[in-house]
Amino acid sequence: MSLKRIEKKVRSGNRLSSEEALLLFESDDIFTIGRLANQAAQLHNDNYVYFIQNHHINPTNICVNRCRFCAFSRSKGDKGAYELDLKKIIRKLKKQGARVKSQESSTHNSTVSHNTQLKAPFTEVHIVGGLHPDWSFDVYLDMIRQIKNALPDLHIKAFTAVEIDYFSSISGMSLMQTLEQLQDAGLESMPGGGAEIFNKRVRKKVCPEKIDGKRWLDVMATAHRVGIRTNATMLYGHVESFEDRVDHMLKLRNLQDTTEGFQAFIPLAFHPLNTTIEGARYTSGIDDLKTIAISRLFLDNFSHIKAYWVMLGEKIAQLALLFGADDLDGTIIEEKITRSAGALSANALTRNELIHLIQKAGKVPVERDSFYRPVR
Ligand code: V47
Ligand code: SF4
Repeated sequence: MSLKRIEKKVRSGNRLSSEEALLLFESDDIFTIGRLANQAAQLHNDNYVYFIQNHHINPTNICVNRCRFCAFSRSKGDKGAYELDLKKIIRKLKKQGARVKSQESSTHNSTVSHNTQLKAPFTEVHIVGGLHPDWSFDVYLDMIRQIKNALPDLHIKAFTAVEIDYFSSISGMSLMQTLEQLQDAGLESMPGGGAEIFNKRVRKKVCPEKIDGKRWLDVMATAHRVGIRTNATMLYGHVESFEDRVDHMLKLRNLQDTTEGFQAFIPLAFHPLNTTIEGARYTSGIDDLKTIAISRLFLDNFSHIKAYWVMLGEKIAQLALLFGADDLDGTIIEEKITRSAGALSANALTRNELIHLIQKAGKVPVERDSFYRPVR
């Protein structure tokens, strides 16, 4: 089978098979793969590249799972273990420029408050953290409720499928009930973390305590059923094979055919520092670009492919915009998970820096909200 045949298939809008995706992973023809993926991205999103002004919060790093690739987590009592105070989280979010409804509505004849004029406001908070052995479901529920009460205009994207499964097990409620309660409290969408690689053998090596791939997919299917849109990720560049990556993406494509609840796919480049993965190293730029491009070509039912600059680094993330990605994520103030594992990227990017990266790639920047609606 040749790339020419795959090229023809892509041009005629036909879906790639797993064998074809594997052939792309095994090919060295990065330019052809990139060109095809760029064309596919243009069919989905024209020349637009999205970004959002957002803030990450990791309420605790104490986690019962202790995945081997996770340099962020600690066990209770370990040096460096932490628990954030909810009042402080809210104060920080307000101080750093989250939109505050009462302030906005108090400024007549103006759509922006004094606060938001001083600092460009972020519109989304992304909350994920450890599975804390002592926190009840009410602690997590209250966290969402209180943040929503204090900042009603802030979109709350929170908790991976792994956390949702944990809440369901500690509360004794079904996945559906757990998700509905979180939704009532103010949770509006979910990030795509915890998927890693679905293959059982790989999971056993890198995250033996984590829920299996089938459960991850069940949680997401349930979230989609209750009307919570989610993302999906794939952690690559550790012990998995190309076959494992293709199998992972196939399972996501199949679920998306049924629910249409995924918004974006995000390949996460493995970071090796302070992890206990044997022979661990950083991913190569070529592998990063190929993985982005192949995901764009294979996941024809996903509207968006995100180049997560925190893990790719700003420069590879910018190149990824020519290899099929149409989303750079956002300003991402305070990311801790990648930092703990040796991130080489900046701590945060400003709105202007994101716009600059996108424009210099010859694309059109669009500032978006959490559902990919343009905000300005
Ligand atoms: O689930 C943990 C990964 C994920 C490492 O949905 C690591 O918009 C690389 O899911 N090297 C959390 N990755 C982050 C995540 C995410 C990030 C940005 C946007 C969205 C979204 C989701 O980070 C974990 C795990 O897969 N991770 N350790 C590491 N050493
Ligand atoms: Fe815990 Fe998530 Fe880190 Fe695994 S990746 S140890 S579940 S925080």
